[in-house]
Amino acid sequence: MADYSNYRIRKITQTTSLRGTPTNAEVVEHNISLTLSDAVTSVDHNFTITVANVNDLLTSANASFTIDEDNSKTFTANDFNFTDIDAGSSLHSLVITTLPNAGALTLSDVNVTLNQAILSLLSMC
Ligand SMILES: [Ca+2]
Repeated sequence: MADYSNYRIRKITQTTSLRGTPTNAEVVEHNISLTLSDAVTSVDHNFTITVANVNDLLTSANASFTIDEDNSKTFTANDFNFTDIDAGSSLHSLVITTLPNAGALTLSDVNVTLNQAILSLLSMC
């Protein structure tokens, strides 16, 4: 029977399980100390859990831009409202999945094509 309020597990059976689901903020080494008991004697037990970092899914918020005719807009990574909880992550690439109905979206003055992967900045003319 588990007594979670006192962080004490009174009886462990084959179906008893200790479980935790660490988050990205808990990516470190955790030292766990236990006291094991047979109800008469006890012994200390220590173990370490190392939470390994995984690549969490990035997020992005949709946006809209207004561009005056006869002008262009140069997009930077900041225009894509990109966030990634993983330390050191940055926007690596993007894929154009819909092209503008009129005009051209260019990369280094060359029209981009549908589903083209882009590794750097782009400008719309
Ligand atoms: Ca990530």
